[in-house]
Amino acid sequence: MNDIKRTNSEFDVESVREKFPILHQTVNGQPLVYLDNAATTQKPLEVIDSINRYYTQINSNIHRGVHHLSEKATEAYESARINIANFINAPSSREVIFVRGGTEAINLVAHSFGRKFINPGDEILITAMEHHANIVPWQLACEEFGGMLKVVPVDDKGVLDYTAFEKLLSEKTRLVSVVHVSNALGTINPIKKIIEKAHTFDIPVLVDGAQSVPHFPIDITALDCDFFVFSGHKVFGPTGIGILYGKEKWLDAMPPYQGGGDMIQKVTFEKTTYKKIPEKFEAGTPHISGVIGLEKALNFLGNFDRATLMKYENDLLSYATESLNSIDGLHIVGTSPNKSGVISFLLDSIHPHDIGTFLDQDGIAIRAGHHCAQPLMRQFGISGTARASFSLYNSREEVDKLHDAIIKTKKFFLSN
Ligand code: 7TS
Repeated sequence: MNDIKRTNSEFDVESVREKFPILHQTVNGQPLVYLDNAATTQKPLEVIDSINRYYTQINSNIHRGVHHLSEKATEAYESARINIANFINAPSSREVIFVRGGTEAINLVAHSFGRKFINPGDEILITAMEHHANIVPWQLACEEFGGMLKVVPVDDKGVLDYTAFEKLLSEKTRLVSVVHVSNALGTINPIKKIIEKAHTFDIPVLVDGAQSVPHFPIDITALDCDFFVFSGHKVFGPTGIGILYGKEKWLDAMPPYQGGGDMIQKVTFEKTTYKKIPEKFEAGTPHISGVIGLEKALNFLGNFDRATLMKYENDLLSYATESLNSIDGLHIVGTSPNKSGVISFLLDSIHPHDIGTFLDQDGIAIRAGHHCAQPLMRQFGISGTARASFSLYNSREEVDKLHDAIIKTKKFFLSN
């Protein structure tokens, strides 16, 4: 059990905030209100300490040394793989590949799966609410291997058109790649239903979990997805590390993505043979401290009572939605009944970047822009939004500050 104070189902946000050193500072003379969590989350001290400990005590290269430190580092790296596999309830830790982040994970699958399985005329099915990381790699793969991208539409609320999804599935569909939670709208997609449906046609499904892992428990075995990707830095871990989960049957069949040290069995100038998974997909020296930091971050998250945490975050999102909706001229983009973590909004005719810059004067960090989802923005007829995104350390008090600062922004811009 962790030492986070709880009273029955109550969640003590103040004791959680204590664990995040960065939150206790002022920005432009005001206490920092960090509401850019969909871009990256802050790190609890225990994660920072674990990285510090790695470098001060066991830093060494893995899998190759015969000496004490190398053995220690290898053990830490491989036991992190097991713990991370357990965290997402993956059937086997061999199916967990360490990559740089969600983007690299999708590029790996698009390239490697594509090389083996995408043939001219094949289709890759994505949705209209994908992050560019789940669009561009598939475009590159389609260009290279002769496939075509098909897109499941999204309605005005930001809800996926499930009927259209069913209709778009065909014998040409080679893979479905879908975001679990939209970073631009907060929509939670019915991925279990999507996976089940695609599997009735034997079509594999990749789930982009970059925005879901930070907010709710993931059970890979129950989901039965073929690939699942996420980034460490969005889930309280370091940057530069992420996870690709892939079913053994696919990873075994896919060619390596990159070649180099550690992924080979035998190299001659004529022919090289490769190790089995996971090493086959981990060429070169990996981000060892990142893996250790990510393990600690997931351990931090896993130590919460997840039901309590989800309730807290849902209540906070409802509170923030109600608070922002009460502002005259504020329009929330993305109003799916099933949402997590994100409020994207427009404020009268004020440019989102002006909103972001003005809020920063009050120490409030939000993101403004297209959120790497340009096609989605185009559908809504806008170039971008202002986006507040929440994490477990955000409070109602911070939402109130956001509300008041938006009113101030509106007064400033509309009276000037
Ligand atoms: N997929 C989704 C749904 C994302 O939100 C992001 C990053 C990525 C993939 C890519 O993750 P990366 O860690 O490899 O960069 N989203 C955002 C965002 O919303 N603001 O900044 C980055």
